[in-house]
Amino acid sequence: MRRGVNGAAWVAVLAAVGLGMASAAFGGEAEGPRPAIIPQPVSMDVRAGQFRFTPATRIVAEGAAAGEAAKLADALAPAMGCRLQRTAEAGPNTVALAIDASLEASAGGEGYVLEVAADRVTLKASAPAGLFYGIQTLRQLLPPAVFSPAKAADTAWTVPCVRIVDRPRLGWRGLLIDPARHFIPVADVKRFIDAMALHKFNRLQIHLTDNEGWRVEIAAYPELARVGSQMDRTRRRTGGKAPPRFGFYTQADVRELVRYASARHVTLVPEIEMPAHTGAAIVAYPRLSLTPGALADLPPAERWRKVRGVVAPRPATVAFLQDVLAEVVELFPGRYIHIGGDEANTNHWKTSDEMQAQMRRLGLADVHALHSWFIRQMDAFLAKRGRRMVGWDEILQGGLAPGATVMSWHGAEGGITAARAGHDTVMAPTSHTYFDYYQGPREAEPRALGGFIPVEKVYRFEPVPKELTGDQAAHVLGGQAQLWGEFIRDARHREYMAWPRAAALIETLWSPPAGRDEGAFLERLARHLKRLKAAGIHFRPLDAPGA
Ligand code: TNX
Repeated sequence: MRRGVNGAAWVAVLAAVGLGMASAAFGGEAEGPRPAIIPQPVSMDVRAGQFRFTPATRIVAEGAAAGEAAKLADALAPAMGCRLQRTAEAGPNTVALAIDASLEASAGGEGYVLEVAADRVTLKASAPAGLFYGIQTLRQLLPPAVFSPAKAADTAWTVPCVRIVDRPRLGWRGLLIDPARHFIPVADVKRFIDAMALHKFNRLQIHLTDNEGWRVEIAAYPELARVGSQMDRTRRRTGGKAPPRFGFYTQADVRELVRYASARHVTLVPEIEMPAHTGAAIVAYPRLSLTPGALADLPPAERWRKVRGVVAPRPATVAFLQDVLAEVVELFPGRYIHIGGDEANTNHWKTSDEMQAQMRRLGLADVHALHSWFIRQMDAFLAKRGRRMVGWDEILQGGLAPGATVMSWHGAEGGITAARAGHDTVMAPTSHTYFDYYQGPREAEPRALGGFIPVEKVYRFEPVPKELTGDQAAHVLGGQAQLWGEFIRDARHREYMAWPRAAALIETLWSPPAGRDEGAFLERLARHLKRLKAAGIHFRPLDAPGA
């Protein structure tokens, strides 16, 4: 780590921003410094002059562009104190949004071309997602006060004249939240999605089940949520200090979250953990356990102390969990369903006569093969329903299921192995993307799981391992950071752990790697944080103690 050097660099960056450094130092051609867009667009040509939004500015949009135009009006309304109206014809003082199918080849579905001239703004994309991302860039071109949820007085709503051509480097730009450990109310999930969307993240993995809680209503097995959401395990882990966060998402809650996320071009990726991290399910349904008898006699509140957190992978358990997945598939329309697959203590299977007999019956050589047998049935079940199964990299042990996408968390190795075998992968290594780890000196930070991943380190994350050939690299769908919830108690704390590190991550996933420049990024980030401040999003300040 070059912490000493970074510390010194920081003082210079912060001083420069504080003094409103002259435009020339930032290479800006027009008035003011070059716009600080995060993630950095593919190309940005800044010209002289500016466009000014006024209450008389009109938005032009037809057909599929109209939905995105309404989101632009919604985004500007609180701070401007007025909602811009639509008009039929592009002319002076208009912002015109249009779907242009011919951009598909150059911009893909998420890219856009944004042109700001002194008298009008034109935004084009081949699909609504591209328009949405162009709008996010346009918001960042405005003064930071535009992110304020309340009317910002005395602000000139100007945008520098620019031409921006942009598209993401990678398609899976994810974050993980963990309501299993500390339940996250629906309103807080929405808040988190808003912050993601303004940074152009597009996947939110929700870790819905674990030893500490089951957080989604399953109609076929009502005890999962009823009993499994009321456990007190996380509290024990935090030494009894944190209040318990009980709760679960009803199916109506899930539908609302899916709708909310999809309006912001975020796909929810539900994670239903199996065969391990299943303590809450076993407490609710002891028949999933290797030793059901010992549990069933206890009252549910006593059971979790005896639960080993791994199910018995017998055919009845497979059927049970497939019933669960059948409902999950109905609730979550996204293509990817995550089945966990990590950290199974298979010793419990080794010492079980029942499992040894089952392995002989199925001709499985060892417990890894048993794990793989179990996971393959989930893969086949999801594939039949047109979905793709995702699992943590332990699903490689004992042989990969044919349709599996591997989420590589023990470093890059799992992803490299998967890509070489022709499987898709998402890079989520503990080295750079575990945002439950410390981001500053321990004594100055809220208690975290361990580790040390400061924002500069996140910015050095390279999601596409250089070991891969071009064809293999095409299997790297993207990357994802994890906000595991053992110690994250509420929305404010979650935001503190997420930002600004996720701002660094998104740039590694969206922007061309050739343009990566840590010093320039940190300078842009200091200015970007004014937007988060205006939006009321909590973050770790760049000048926090020990930075
Ligand atoms: C490992 S990453 C886990 C999680 C923990 C996390 C804490 C993974 C697949 N499993 O259950 O929350 O470490 O950093």
